[in-house]
Amino acid sequence: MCTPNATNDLGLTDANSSCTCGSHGTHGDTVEGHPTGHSAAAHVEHYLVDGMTCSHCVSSVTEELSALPGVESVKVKLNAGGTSQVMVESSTALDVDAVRTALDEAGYELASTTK
Ligand SMILES: [Cu+2]
Repeated sequence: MCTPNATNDLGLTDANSSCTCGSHGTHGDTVEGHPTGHSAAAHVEHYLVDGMTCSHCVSSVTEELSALPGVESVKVKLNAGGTSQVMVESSTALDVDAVRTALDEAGYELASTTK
């Protein structure tokens, strides 16, 4: 004559296991102290690059140049089939040879630097 409250238990367990938002909450605390990350770039260089023809070229160049040490941002003004302008902001002065090599690896040619 006892009431089966096992059904009640099952219901509670079920509701508990379907709640997955607990794991989502821990996602927020990945705050790493970035040292001087957002400071204004100390150096801005402009380069002229030959051989870029489309936005894919732009992203290749951007990727290669961004990989150089000290580079904070890369902006490309695409001139398809002609000479494109590339602006690089960096925390340290860039070695032109390193830039030339990076562009070469991406498949493009450093036409000249402008200052
Ligand atoms: Cu392209």
